[in-house]
Amino acid sequence: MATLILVLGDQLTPSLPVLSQADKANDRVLLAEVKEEATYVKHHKKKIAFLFSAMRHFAKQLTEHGFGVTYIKYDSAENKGSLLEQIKHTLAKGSFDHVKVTMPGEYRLYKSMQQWQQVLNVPVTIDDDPRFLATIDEFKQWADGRKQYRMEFFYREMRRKHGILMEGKNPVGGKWNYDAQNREPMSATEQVPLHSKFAPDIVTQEVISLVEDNFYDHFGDLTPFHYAVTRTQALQVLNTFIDERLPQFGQYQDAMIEGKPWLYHSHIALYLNCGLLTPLECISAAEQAYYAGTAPLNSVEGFIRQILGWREFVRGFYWYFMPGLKTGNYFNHTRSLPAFFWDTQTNMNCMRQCIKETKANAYAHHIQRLMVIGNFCLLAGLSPNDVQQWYLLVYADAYEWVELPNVAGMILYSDGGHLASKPYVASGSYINKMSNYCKNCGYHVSKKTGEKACPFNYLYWNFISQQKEKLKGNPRMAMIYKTYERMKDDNIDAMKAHANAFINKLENNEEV
Ligand code: FAD
Ligand code: DLZ
Ligand code: SF4
Repeated sequence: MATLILVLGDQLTPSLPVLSQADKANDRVLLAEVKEEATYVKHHKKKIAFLFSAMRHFAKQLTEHGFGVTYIKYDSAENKGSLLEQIKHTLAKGSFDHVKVTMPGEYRLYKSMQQWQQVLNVPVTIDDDPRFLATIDEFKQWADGRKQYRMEFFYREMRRKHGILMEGKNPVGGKWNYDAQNREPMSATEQVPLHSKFAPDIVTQEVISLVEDNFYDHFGDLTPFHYAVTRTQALQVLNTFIDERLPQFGQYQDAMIEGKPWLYHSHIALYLNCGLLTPLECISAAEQAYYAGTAPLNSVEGFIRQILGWREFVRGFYWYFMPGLKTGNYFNHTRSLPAFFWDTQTNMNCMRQCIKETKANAYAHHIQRLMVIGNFCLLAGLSPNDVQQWYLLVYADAYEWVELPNVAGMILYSDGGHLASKPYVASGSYINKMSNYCKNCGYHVSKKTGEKACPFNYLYWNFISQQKEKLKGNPRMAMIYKTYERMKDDNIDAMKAHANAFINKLENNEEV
């Protein structure tokens, strides 16, 4: 008798125990491109093309390594449309006495898998996913009994546990965090090294036409397509980043420049999250660059903190707070997403640039996601459910375990402050400081009122005013409320009136 091993689209890692412990002679690996996973939100076309191509290449590689593989293409006559139905169908055709899967990244699928054994009438084993550096239980142990869940303290424990950037018991360089050196704006003429690009091979070309035919009504540009689709290519992306961009990564981590979406970022999240790269190899490559003297500590520590700190933290946070994390709505915001989140038609240049780049690339870097789009979502009172769906579908690296904590905890504060110590809101002056967007904008960033005033300015003070009862007791908001109390009533009233007029336009689908 044999085991049927289901490998999901974001589990493309040969060292997963379900694969490394498989009996190649008898067991069968199943990978399937299914409608249910591709449409439970209408993922960006480029995200689907990337994942289907990576799955097909991975399946081929497994076959070359002697595995028996059943690969179900999206347009195959054998395609049953969902993972469960596909398993049922495969079980009926063979003699399997066991189904094995690895813990999925999303709560909805995990809940469904927990019912599979009953439905299928064969034992179903769900293995832990060992690709993370902290287990779900480890996070739980760290979190239980705490009043606040701050990434920084979790990160220090991870540094100690894994001995990353440590000198004995102390952090290398004497400090745990070098963020103070990582907030420089960038000149628009900065010559940033080119990001990695790969011409679509025959497999990717076939997938691109499949996506064009079957997902034509999904958001986003399908071509040009240049993403890596194999582990070898993904390693090339990582190595090019370490050699060419890591040295400046820290310094320019928060900078934004019109027409330059890639900057000094690593562009590896989509590969990490589907398993083509592992977190530890990315962390080790950066640590080695520091010891070899090819990248400074502020960059290396900053990059490692994103993976060893933030990435691990949000994954533990997700499982600790689900399912409530998805339904929280601390500020009771209910406004629908404006049309420009899909068609990019807005006079706010910062929003237009960030959404246009998202549409073109299924990518935007962290500060664009956080301080431009995310900041707007909170200031404009958009519904957490709408915002969560948008972020989950538009980015090639988005899976709910990583998207939801960032959206609910980091940008919307809809979890009531479990993840962030205060809402990440800012007026237009932050965007002006960190980007050159305001230079080409129909609005004036220096103006708080008046027809051409920057919407981020009056929406910001309107939010501060509206949420006073909920936020004024927060020590990290004390300075802001001091400034607010000193502002003249006339000024506040004028900004509230502008904010209301702007919101009315949003609700009437007028261009803003
Ligand atoms: P770099 O800037 O080069 O950072 C290196 C790596 O660190 C990333 O590849 C990623 O693996 C990790 N990382 C950095 N920040 C975070 C973070 N806050 N949470 C988890 N990992 C992090 N990241 C996703 O992988 N998937 C998502 O769906 C996602 N949604 C986000 C939604 C919002 C509202 C915000 C504010 C952030 C989100 N992020 C998400 C985090 C971050 O923006 C992306 O990981 C990053 O922009 C990916 O680009 P990069 O690979 O060039 O990252
Ligand atoms: C994101 C995605 C898409 C678009 N399509 C598939 C698919 O056809 N088959 C599959 O196995 N996985 C797909 N995925 C990834 C899953 O949605 C992901 O495994 C779950 O959301 C759990 O993280
Ligand atoms: Fe954005 Fe305001 Fe600057 Fe325009 S002026 S780009 S809306 S911050």
